[in-house]
Amino acid sequence: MNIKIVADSSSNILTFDGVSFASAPLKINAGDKEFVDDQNLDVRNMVDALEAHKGKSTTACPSVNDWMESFGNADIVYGVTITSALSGSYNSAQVAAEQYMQENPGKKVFIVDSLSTGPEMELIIEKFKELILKGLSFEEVKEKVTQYTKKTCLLFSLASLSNLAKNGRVHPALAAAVGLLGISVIGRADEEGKLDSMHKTRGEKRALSRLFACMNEMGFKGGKVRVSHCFNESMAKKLADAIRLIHPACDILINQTRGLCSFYAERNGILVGFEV
Ligand code: X90
Repeated sequence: MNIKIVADSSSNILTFDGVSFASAPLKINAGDKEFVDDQNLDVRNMVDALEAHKGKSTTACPSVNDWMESFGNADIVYGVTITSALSGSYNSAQVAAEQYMQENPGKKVFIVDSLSTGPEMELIIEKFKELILKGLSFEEVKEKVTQYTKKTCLLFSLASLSNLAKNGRVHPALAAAVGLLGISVIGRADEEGKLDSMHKTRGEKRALSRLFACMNEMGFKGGKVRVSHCFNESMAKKLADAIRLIHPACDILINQTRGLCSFYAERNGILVGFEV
């Protein structure tokens, strides 16, 4: 029985050890340039090019075909997507799943809507792996992962909401107040999978203490933490240090955002996925 995990590229995960894995790429378009969010993308070069680009830029979710390709020929596929409240990725993955099961009787696909993105998806991918390696059945994995998504959260600190606003994902009035005079916005993925702005702060120090305070208010007790940053490793490390002061054994991993999250989180943005 060959089992595979798939995720769209907003998870920031390209390869995953110990289990068969594939990423379905989103795309970023700016003028005549198209950036495919796969292993060949030079993220630094993309972020520089986007900042220099003055015209419109947009994103596109993986097509049904992209999802089909990610499934390969697996007997069982477990997938996770970016929030369906802000992207068509989940819908497109569901259509692919139906088609795949119709064309391959006996094969099974389960796709979960993360109602989030980035490092919260990373936690879900890790949970799939853990349950697969435990030898749980398809039905058990479905059930347990659905439960697990209720116990994971996403917080972010963003220094600009410009690309989110330009693409109609947040209100322009909110975006206008962020980025000026070092103002960052701290927010979360809410229960409906929408972006919820919670606080505006000035300076990295205050942003960090707000982030940690929000984690605690949301029920963080020292569970797993995954941090993704857009060229801001130092802030990610400071957050990890602050968490470890209270929870010395906390399992924390830090990575760099890939294309999609870099586009929307923008330079210096950080995303924090954690268990509650
Ligand atoms: O289908 C597409 O074109 C993709 C659209 C994605 C839009 C939102 C991406 C957000 C990326 C920014 C901060 C985290 C927000 C979390 C809200 C649920 C990361």
